[in-house]
Amino acid sequence: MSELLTIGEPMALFAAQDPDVELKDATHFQKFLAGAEVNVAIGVSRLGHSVEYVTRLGADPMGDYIKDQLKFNHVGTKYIDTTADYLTGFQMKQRVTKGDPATFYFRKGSAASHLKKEQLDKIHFSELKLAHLTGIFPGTSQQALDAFNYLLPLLRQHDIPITFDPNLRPTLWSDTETMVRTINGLAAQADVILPGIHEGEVLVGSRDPETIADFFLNNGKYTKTVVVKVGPHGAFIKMKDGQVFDVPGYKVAKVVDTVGAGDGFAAGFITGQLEGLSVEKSAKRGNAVGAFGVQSPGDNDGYPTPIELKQFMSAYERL
Ligand code: KDG
Repeated sequence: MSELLTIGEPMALFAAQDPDVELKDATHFQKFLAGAEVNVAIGVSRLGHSVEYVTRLGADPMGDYIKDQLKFNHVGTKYIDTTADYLTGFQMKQRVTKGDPATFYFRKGSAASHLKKEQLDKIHFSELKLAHLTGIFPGTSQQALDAFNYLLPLLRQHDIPITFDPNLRPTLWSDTETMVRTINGLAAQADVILPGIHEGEVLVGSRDPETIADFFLNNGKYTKTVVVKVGPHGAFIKMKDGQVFDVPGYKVAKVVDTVGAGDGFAAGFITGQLEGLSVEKSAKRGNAVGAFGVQSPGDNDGYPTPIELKQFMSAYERL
C-alpha cells in the first residue's frame, strides 16, 4: 500500500567538489542520486510516507546504483522495469560558492525515456492518495510523453489528486513554443500546480505571482491551488475560491547548493497534504524542507527526517 506515486527519470549525479571551477576542469566528483521526481520520492519517504516510483533503468552500474539507493531510502521499486537495450542516464553538476551551478546531462535515448505504457497497467491505483508529476519526464521523448498522457486519465478515473511541478528543462524540447504549449496543457490536468517564479515567467509571460496563479487557475480543468515558489522569499498561493496566502521562506546560515530546493518544497507540501494540513501549513513545511535541501551538496541528501524538520521549524518559530 503506497500513498504517493511518482514517475520520472532518475540519474546518477556526479557533483564536482572543486568550487567555482568549470565542469570541464573539475577533477573530483561525488556520486549522488538525482532527478526531480526521485528527489520528491526520497523527501516524502524520509518524512515517513510510503511512495512508489515508476521508471525504467538500464542493466548497467548506474541503474544498479539507483536501485540500491531507492531501496536504501525506502522508495518502492515494484513498478520499475530494467532493460539491457538502453543505458541509464547520468548528469554532472558544478560546485559554486554563489548562485545556481551549471549542470550537464547525459540522458538522450536513456532507458527511462523508453518507458513502456504497459508498465503503467501494473499500478494498483486504488492504494494511492496522491500522484506527483513534473514537466521533465514528458520532455525526455515522445514515448515518455505518450506514457504520461496514458497515465493522466488513469489517475483521474481513480480520483487521485495530482500535484504538478512544471520543472522546465528547455534543452529537452525542440523549441520554447512546444515546451510552453505542452507543459501548460499537462498542467491543466493537475489539482495543484507548483511553478517557480522564473518558470511562471516563461509559461505565462509575467513575473507577478498572482498573474501566474490566475493563469493556471483559469487554464486548469481541475486546478484548485497554485503555489508560486519565490526562492528564498517563500511561496505565494492562490486558490480557486479566491483565498490568497503569502508564506515566507526560511533563512539558512550557508547555502551549499540550490538544486533540489523546489523538489524539497514539493516533498514538504505533499506530506503536509497527506497529513491533512491546510494548504498554507503545507507550503510552510515545503519552505522548510527546501531550506534543508540547499544546505548540502547533493539534490536530496539534505532533506530532513520528521524530528529534524520539527526541531528546525520550532526553533525558527522561537526567533
Ligand atoms: O530539481 C532538481 C532536479 O532537476 C535534478 O535532481 C535533476 O535536473 C534534473 C532533472 O532534469 O531531473
